[in-house]
Formats: sequence, C-alpha cells, structure tokens
Amino acid sequence: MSREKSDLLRIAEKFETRGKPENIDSHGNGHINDTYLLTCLAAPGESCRYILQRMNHEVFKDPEGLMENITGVTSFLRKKIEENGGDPERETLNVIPLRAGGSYSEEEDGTFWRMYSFVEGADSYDVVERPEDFYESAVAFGHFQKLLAEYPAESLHETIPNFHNTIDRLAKFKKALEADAMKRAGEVKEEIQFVLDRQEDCRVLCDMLASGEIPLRVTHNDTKLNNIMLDHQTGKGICVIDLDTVMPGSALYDYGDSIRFGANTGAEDEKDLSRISCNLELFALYTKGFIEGCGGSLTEKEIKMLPMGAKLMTLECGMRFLTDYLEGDHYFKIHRPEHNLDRCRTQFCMVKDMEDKWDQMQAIVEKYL
Ligand code: ADP
Ligand code: GN1
Ligand code: MG
Repeated sequence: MSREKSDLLRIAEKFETRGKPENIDSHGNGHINDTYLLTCLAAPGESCRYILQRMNHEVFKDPEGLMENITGVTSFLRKKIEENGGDPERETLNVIPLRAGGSYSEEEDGTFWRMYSFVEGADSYDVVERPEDFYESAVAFGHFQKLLAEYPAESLHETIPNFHNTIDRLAKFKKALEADAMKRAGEVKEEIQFVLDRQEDCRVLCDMLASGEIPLRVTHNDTKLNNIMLDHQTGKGICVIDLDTVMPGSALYDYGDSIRFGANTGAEDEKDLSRISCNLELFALYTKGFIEGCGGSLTEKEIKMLPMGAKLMTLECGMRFLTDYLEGDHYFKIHRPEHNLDRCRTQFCMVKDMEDKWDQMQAIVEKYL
C-alpha cells in the first residue's frame, strides 16, 4: 500500500460512516483509481464495510464535475430501482457524504477522495469463470443502459473528452508515435503497422453517430467484467459499478468493451498469445444477454453493427495501451515494465481473431434482426 494506513484512516474519518474506521486495505484490480476496502466498527461485534477511493485526477481533470455526474446518476438510478421494487442499497452505488457536507474530499496534497458503501454478498470477477456469469453481466449492462434512457444527457459532464472517439484515439496514437518520447517505437514496428493497416476502420462508429444512423445514448463506457458485482446467491448482476465514464455514447461501446474483455479466452495481459482468441460461445451468450437486457431498445442498425462494436472497442483499447507504452506508461497502472505492451498485443491478437471469425460473428448477431 503506497499510503500509510493511518493517513487513509484519517481521510476515511471525514466521511459519514456507521461507526469508527478500524481497518483499511488495498482492494480490486482497477487500472485507474486507488481503491481501498474500509472496515468500521458499527456496534460491538458488528462491522460495516465501505470503499474509499482516490480519484485519479490526472485522468479525470474535473473531479467536481465527475462527482456531480455520479451523484446525479446514482440518485436517478435509486428512484428507478425503488419504482421497480428493487433494493437501492445494493443495486446501485451509494455515495457516502462527508460529515462536513459534500460528496468528496480534497486533501492538502491535492488528491481527491470519495466513499461508497460496499456492495455486500456479491463479487466482481477479473476473468469469466462460469459462462452464466458473463451472460448475467450482459443482462445487467443492457438493463443499466435501458434504465438511463431518460437521464438528461445534457446535464452530464464529459469526464474524459472524446473517450471512445476512435478517430481521436488514432490521432493521439500518431502523435505519440511521432514524438516517440521513450524511443520505443523501433521495438514495436509490428504493432504500429497493425494500427496503420486499420485506420479506415477507426471511422466507422464515429461516422454513424455523426450521421444519426445510430443513436447517441447515455452509456457506461467501461463495461469490463470487473465493473459489475454479481450476487452470490442469485448469480445476477446486482450492481453496475465504476460510473466515472457514464457519458453520452453508443450502445456499441458498452457491448463491444464487454466482449473485448470477457469473450477473450486469455487474460488482458496474457504473455502467451496462443491463449488469446475470441470465444464464440461467450460472444453468443453476451449478445443474447445484452439484447435482452436492453429490452427491445436497440435499433436494427445497432444490432447489425454489434460485431463492429466488439472489434473497434478492442482495436481502440489496444491502441490506447500502445500509446501509453510509447508515452512512458503514465495513464494505465502497470505492474511490470512491458505491461502495456503485453496488453496491447492481446488486444490486437483478439482483433485479428475476430477478423478471421467475422462471418460467424455476423451469423450469431443476425438471428436477432
Ligand atoms: P477503477 O476505475 O480503478 O477500475 P473501480 O471503481 O472499478 O476502479 O474499483 C476497483 C474495484 O474495486 C472493482 O473492480 C471492484 O472489485 C471493487 N469495488 C469498487 N466499488 C465497489 C463497491 N461499491 N462495492 C464492492 N466492491 C467495489
Ligand atoms: C480502464 O478503470 P478500469 O480499470 O475499469 C479504462 C478503460 C479500459 C480498461 C482496460 C477511465 O478501466 O477505458 O478499457 O482500463 N478506464 C479509463 O482494462 O480509462
Ligand atoms: Mg473499474
């Protein structure tokens, strides 16, 4: 843990927890924020758990706008869940306010902190262990998007501008390549060429959104499997978490990013590329769950474009890992020297496999047209 426990507990004490903060440890495998699991003593023999998180303000430049989005979206979801007879304490993130008022704390060292209640009786997974978990995550992400259909999109701050604008991501990659700040471009010629060969693909979704062929919706934008809590008892996707990137976007972003991560037969950072491929059974299962979860709200065009969503989100993510590698690993957390390069390679291997399986992917999706 990079921060002293005493310092973390001091920050935790500023929030309205039930009982006194007793213990705190690092938690989860997110690539962006610093996440801690906090235990408080609510009553003798009764503990109460929370998530304390340092928001990464290099990535999210406007923490105030970010928290405004999150309080807005979670209160909206709360109402919807209550209307549907659900349990808002478990089915949405719940922001714990500061004792002094407000939804986050800015520390003297310029860091920004927030707290959520811990979603008990559920887990998030870094790999698909059981296909039904992946299916349930699809239903939940689809349903999440459906619940937010009436959210006032214009009130949302764009927490990361052009987040899934693949044309802009390509431009940023080219800029990093030209600067070659770490002198790494010479070692990754094959990966660079992989992107350059697919520049035209990068336009497809941007163009369709711009022309109105596919609708702009309020989307999650970071739908990997470890951003959903699956209930221990029912197996259902009980709570969608990591709401930092809820912004206007395309349903294809949410669908595609889940396939990128969860339908991969290997880990996102697997070194042995022979283990990487797109598992078509998982692809089919997620497709079914997502379309069901969206409850008839996807248009024919969106359904038709699902394979393209999967391919482009995977290509874009690989391009982002490669860009970060070229720039010296300042964006994604890394745990070994070539971590971003390994991640980039799995993504490109997955893209290549999708291209080889394109007809089969389309046939799976066409059943829903
Ligand atoms: P990052 O943006 O760094 O990915 P996340 O918000 O996804 O951060 O949190 C990282 C991990 O912490 C998640 O994958 C999940 O395992 C866990 N987590 C986050 N919020 C909660 C919560 N409210 N209840 C339980 N676990 C959580
Ligand atoms: C990051 O925050 P986390 O770990 O859930 C990233 C996603 C990438 C993902 C790749 C805000 O997600 O966009 O797809 O890593 N989040 C942000 O694993 O950049
Ligand atoms: Mg996350």
